[in-house]
Amino acid sequence: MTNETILITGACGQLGTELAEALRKIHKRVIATDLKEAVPALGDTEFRKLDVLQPQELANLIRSENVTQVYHLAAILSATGEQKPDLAWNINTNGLRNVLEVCTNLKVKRVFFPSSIAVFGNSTPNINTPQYTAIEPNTVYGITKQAGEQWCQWYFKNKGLDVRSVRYPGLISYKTQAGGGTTDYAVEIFYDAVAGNTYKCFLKEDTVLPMMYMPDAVNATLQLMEAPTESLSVRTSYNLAGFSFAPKDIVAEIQKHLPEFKTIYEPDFRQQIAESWPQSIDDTYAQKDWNWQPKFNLDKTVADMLQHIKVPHSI
Ligand code: NAD
Ligand code: AKB
Repeated sequence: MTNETILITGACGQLGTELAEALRKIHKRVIATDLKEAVPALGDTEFRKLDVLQPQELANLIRSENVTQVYHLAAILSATGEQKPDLAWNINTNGLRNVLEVCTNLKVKRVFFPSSIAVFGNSTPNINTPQYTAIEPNTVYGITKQAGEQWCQWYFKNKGLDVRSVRYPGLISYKTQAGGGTTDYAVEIFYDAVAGNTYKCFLKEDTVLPMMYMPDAVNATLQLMEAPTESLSVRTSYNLAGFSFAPKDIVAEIQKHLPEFKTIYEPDFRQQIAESWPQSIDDTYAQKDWNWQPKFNLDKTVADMLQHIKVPHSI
């Protein structure tokens, strides 16, 4: 147990509910915050309502609770961002600026900012996308994450703020439903499969995307945040890879457990977003700098997801 006090923004979401649980195992105190009320998946984690667009409230909380590290997860994801571009820009960009500014002024020791494969666009090589390459995002969400990465590097270089970041692939998990993203199909599909329903997939069957199972995403985050400062060479955001697959691949894998399961394909506006993203990621820098190595592939992920969704877990 460390003596750190951790504050998580956007903690009610798919990632925050899982990170809160993991962080509580290693740090003395974890304060989950969100714009909305606490969700059951946070269990008995200490919770405060907090809008990241209110920097004074953020500052008051950090000061009064002696917060030493901030995990800034609050954001609008890619699909919602295309429908609400102003909201996405405001929350994602101004919310991050507020966090970086307040953390600098109050001398918070370390900050985590999640970026995304969404920073990449059509001009990026889409197989084994390198760390350093063309970055011309197609979505408002991607633009906000690209700007966010650059702000992180700017605060590190100019203000000495130790802010660290990864570009997550699509995250797969069972504790909290995914919402508002383009990779959400890879979570939704399990619920229909287990319920015996036909799944209506919003991407074409052969659309390959990089994905990661939540335990790997949590481990990567903790590993990066624990890594010695001098070992980190990337201060925008680290590429991070799990495994890649298309909807038809996950359907085939689920059918090994549930042979009757059926999917129909009705691509919508998210198809274009997915096609602008990489199919696979080269994460050599993460491997070299902080020994990153994922544990889960597609078959292990599907087996674990089905086991947890079939037998509802207690919180
Ligand atoms: P999510 O949508 O599940 O959760 C986001 C949370 O932010 C929600 O609980 C929402 O209420 C909260 N929020 C929104 N506006 C807020 C505000 N003004 N103040 C405080 N809270 C606010 O998202 P997630 O999947 O948990 O993603 C967390 C972070 O990880 C995001 O920054 C996202 O861009 C990034 N990320 C996620 C994925 C993924 O596949 N889930 C992949 C890449 C990057
Ligand atoms: C989304 O689809 O918007 C997210 C992401 C990959 O950033 N899951």
